[in-house]
Amino acid sequence: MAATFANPVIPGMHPDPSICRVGEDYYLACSSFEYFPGVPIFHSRDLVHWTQIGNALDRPEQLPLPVDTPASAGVYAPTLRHHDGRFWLITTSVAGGGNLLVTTTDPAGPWSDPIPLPDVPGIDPDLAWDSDGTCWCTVAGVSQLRLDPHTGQALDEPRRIWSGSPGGKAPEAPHLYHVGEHWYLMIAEGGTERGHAVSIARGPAPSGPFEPCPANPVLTHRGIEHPIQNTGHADLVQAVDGSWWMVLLGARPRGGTPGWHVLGRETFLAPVTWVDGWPVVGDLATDQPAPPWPLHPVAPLPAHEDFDAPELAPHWISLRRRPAEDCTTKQRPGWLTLRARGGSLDEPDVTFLGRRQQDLYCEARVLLDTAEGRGGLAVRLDEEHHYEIEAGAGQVRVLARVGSLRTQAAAMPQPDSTVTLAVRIVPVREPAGPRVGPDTIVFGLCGADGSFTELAAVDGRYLSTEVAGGFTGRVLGAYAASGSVHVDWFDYRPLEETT
Ligand code: 6LW
Repeated sequence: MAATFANPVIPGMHPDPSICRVGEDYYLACSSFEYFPGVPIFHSRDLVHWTQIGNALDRPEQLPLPVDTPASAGVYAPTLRHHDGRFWLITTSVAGGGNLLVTTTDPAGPWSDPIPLPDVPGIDPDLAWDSDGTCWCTVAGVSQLRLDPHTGQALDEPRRIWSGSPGGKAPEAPHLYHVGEHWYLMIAEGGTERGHAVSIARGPAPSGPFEPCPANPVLTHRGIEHPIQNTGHADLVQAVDGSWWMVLLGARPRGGTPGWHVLGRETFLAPVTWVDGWPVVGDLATDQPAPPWPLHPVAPLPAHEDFDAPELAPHWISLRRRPAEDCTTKQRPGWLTLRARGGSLDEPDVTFLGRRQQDLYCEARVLLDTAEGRGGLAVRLDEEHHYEIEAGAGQVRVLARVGSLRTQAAAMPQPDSTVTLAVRIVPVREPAGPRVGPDTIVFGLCGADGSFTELAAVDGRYLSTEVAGGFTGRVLGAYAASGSVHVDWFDYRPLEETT
């Protein structure tokens, strides 16, 4: 039985993947929007198993996201490249300063302070160097200019080099590659929804002229029955053995029609072969045939976080900023202390610490001490789409916000100032049908004996991208709404579909 691996290779909100290889090591970066720290960086030895080793933008001076940065704004698609012994990462801070470049010799960090790129327009900037050392910067639309990456200075005016397929829309996510005798320009087009696609063109020089591939789009799942949809925004890498692979984003919608995806756009891996000088993308599956080399499994993220370590692990994210005085493990050793700023997740500037939902079905639990405040455990998509179980002032409540509607789904007296709050994301309880949602979100309390007391169950479709819009996925996290709350531990576990 041929070995297979689970696709997505990086589940959860990890869109717009960009990849490079240095020797036998692969590195990958994703966009991060309104979350801080920004631009998660991953490492792999086999393209299949990935470990987050840091974030490229993890200092406030690198990522000054204004507190009113809208959800799904912030940091858009990055490009990660290795050149001249250094790693280069270029990306766009939408609503926060435009295009920027950071570099490092160690991708785990620290990365440099940003080099502003005032003359680089638009989004989805790419970097490529040709043999005479010229650095070509290509952006969505698709335009290109020569750049001095050390100063950020543009060396000429942007010039349109391709507009994608005739009649197509949103030519973006350009990546330039020199393969054999050709320069290849690969783009995404069709928009990041169900019509998403990958197309490619080639030419004699970095600046073209470019002729489109007769088989464009070389990848799309538009209009086909497939568990992976919205496929697009890709990057190519040549593996250690010379074979070629593509990382790309995709979504896994579930439920009736139109189908709702809740984890955001995730990172998938697909094989690529070359025919007549054009790339051909192999079949994409959630159970994907494995590459022909030994795999290097890595430890999954720890299920149980007890905040005993002085620093938070890189996968923990906050909203727009994380002032040390508001989110610290140093005030009460062995506990995370969250000091409230905003009064609820309706507000953009709220003290929140979360992790991406990475499994279709999962459970998260937190042990919270609310003697000095009010806080809870939330499932967040944005300020207008979140559900939470909140404790404090002697009461436990389940709250839901959908658009302009806000409601209290349930409430009960709080048994103790220290309480274990839980959320379970489980299959829908209704029989299958055209109107059934993607999942059910169940909130409750856990007893010291591990018992679970359900307080409320809410339809998961309203915390999906098809309802809320935007570019992000669900994040499960603890927050403070008033005073300070202390979190002893945070537990996250995948659940079987049969739960
Ligand atoms: C990304 C761009 C896009 O920069 O969305 O829809 C942006 N396409 O390629 C954020 O993911």
